[in-house]
Amino acid sequence: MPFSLITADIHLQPDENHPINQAFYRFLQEDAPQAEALYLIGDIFEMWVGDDIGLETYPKAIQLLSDLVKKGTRVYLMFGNRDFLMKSAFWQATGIQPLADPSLVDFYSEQILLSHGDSLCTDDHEYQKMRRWFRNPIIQWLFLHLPKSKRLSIGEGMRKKSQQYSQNKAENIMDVNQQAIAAMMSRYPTCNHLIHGHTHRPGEQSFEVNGEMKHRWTLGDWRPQTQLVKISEQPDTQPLIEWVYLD
Ligand SMILES: [Mn+2]
Repeated sequence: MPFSLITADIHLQPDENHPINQAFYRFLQEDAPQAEALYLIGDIFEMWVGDDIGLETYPKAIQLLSDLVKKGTRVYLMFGNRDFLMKSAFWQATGIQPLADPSLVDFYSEQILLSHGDSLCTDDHEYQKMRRWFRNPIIQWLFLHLPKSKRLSIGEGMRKKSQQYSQNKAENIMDVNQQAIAAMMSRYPTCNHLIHGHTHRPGEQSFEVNGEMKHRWTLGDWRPQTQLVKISEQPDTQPLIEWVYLD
């Protein structure tokens, strides 16, 4: 039966030999080609500070993603909070299609909402303020016109800061906010499933929105388990949604 795969938060490293990179390359060559579609829903790359740098830093991933598209799997990419500066050179080099956050996607007649998840962490006011700043097109334009070395050092500084910041912050502040989830889900009444990443807290949760049961799937970060959601078409019934783990 045809199926689609969804994953997030791989955080590919600049070191091609990193075990996570190796696992992702294997996945792209062995498992992904069997899927009709692959949805990468944010933070696939540890850092993306311009296509010129990104295409040089992750050549193997770019090559394998492009090969996958050429073999016939549709690949979609949603921005994360680490990799949201992809521009036309990236889409051209890979053949990947951009996916808005959130996106309501029809999987074999089941409407499923995909989101990276950081916009749902509304208790973290400091982060949301920063997010608005970096999503501003003028700020992005200015940043992308800085020399390579400057962009790399700013990106590296932000990466370090974000690591320290998440170590010092209370756990619950950095998680998704249940009201933000309910508000998002209530905008899509035909949708019963939300799939997101970002928090690196894999799991499932059922909850009620306006009297209807909804289900939330949180993807992990491939550390240690390489975890994906698989949605398979079923004859005469709704698709099967399940976790899959790679060896
Ligand atoms: Mn994230």
